[in-house]
Amino acid sequence: MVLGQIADGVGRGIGAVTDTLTSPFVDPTIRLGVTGLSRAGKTVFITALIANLMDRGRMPGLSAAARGSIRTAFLQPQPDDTLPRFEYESHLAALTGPTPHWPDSTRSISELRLSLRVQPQGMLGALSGIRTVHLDIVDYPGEWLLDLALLDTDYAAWSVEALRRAKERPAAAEYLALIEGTDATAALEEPTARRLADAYTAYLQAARAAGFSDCTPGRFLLPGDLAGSPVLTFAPLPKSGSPRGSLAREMARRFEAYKREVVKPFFRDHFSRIDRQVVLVDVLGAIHAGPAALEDLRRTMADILSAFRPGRNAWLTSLLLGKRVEKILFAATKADHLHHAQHGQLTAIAEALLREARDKADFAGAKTKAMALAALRATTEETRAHNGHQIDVVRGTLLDSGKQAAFYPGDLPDDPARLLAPARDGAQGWLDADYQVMRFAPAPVSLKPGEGPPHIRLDQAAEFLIGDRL
Ligand SMILES: Nc1nc2c(ncn2[C@@H]2O[C@H](COP(=O)(O)OP(=O)(O)OP(=O)(O)O)[C@@H](O)[C@H]2O)c(=O)[nH]1
Ligand SMILES: [Mg+2]
Repeated sequence: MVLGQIADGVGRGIGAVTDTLTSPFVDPTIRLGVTGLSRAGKTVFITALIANLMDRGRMPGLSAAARGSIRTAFLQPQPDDTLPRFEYESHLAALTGPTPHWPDSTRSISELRLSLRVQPQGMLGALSGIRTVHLDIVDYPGEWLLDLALLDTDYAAWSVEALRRAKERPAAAEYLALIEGTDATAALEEPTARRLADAYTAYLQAARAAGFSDCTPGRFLLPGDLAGSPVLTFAPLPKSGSPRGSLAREMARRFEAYKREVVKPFFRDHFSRIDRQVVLVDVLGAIHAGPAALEDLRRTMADILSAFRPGRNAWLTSLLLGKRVEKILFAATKADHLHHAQHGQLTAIAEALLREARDKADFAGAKTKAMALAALRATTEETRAHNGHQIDVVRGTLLDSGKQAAFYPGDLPDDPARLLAPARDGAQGWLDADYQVMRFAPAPVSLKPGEGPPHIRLDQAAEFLIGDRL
């Protein structure tokens, strides 16, 4: 029986090589995308997730960890040779070293492979023995997802929209003044193009720092090795005639080049391969920045999530060939700024933001969930007497002064509409309350063997994202 022999041979072969080789035949791989706008908490999330998957003492909410079926977890060389490696060791050393500090901002895409040795459950599991599941984690800026919308537009339409947004933001004054004095129909001069692109980038950076979310094109904030290249040397101009060789005509050409050479390759090479996705969002930061920032976040998150909607873009749909992301977790980060008594309210706001995106069109059966978490818990909780009543506060070390402080960020409403509605209506400030954010330094930790760094609900996030595959 030739067939039987081959089958047997394959079976033995697998038994012999699983320990050393990565075979797609036996080792399932989960490709987990982690995204969010800049400073949303991506690097801290990935670092803490890996550390807590390697040492699972604080992961009771991950059922495979709780029942002991994850035997070991170890880092391996990643499968993609051309992607930068996520610098896990240095980020972890920053967070948990003798003088804990937050890791530096990361400006590009990176990847890491964590392999888990898992004992499957049930009869079948006992028979099949321990298997390896590879978790390929890909960290990429959420700003890059926003660029998907550019594929549906041309330079003229994009300019109108970008300038409309700019006019609503104080940080754009200088750029708007610059284009006032620029003749878009004049012959292209590279220094002019450069000046415009630099001024536009400076505005985007200032807008981001002021709490605005939609600061596209994505590569302007995060240029990586494209900095200074012609694909990034364009900026929006008011509508005008654009004769051959003019500034406006060349800007339009570069805009198309940006779509072709920058946006499409990202979606083709990286986005299209993702199985599970987590979108991190600094909801508290936006609330603190005020109604305009929250409204901007709401719109931006709807745009970011729309990238996961099948049919959203014809080119992307044909690229995906029916493949879709199976699970999307939408997580409000830095929940350790709040006492747990207020976590429900934070989750409700995240849910409201997700629901709105989902209502427009569902994600074709992809499972979605919203939650509030802290990848690295930097505070402890306390209840204090204040003006005759008790308030729930968090305590931590302030990043700026290094002093200990107890902190109450303000009352989050039970009904998210109490924040989202005035934000949508263009309110100038919050009526009922003032929301504060303090920046805490990571707390020094002394970890017991088998324990990862402290977190809030990272185990539940992992259970949702990968629990079914372990
Ligand atoms: N208290 C607290 N702060 C956090 C947590 N996660 C992130 N932060 C804060 O948010 C900042 C940004 O976190 P990162 O993980 O670097 O965010 P990122 O999304 O990777 O940012 P970029 O690389 O700049 O895009 C950190 O420097 C911390 O100040 C958390 O779990 N708790
Ligand atoms: Mg980062």
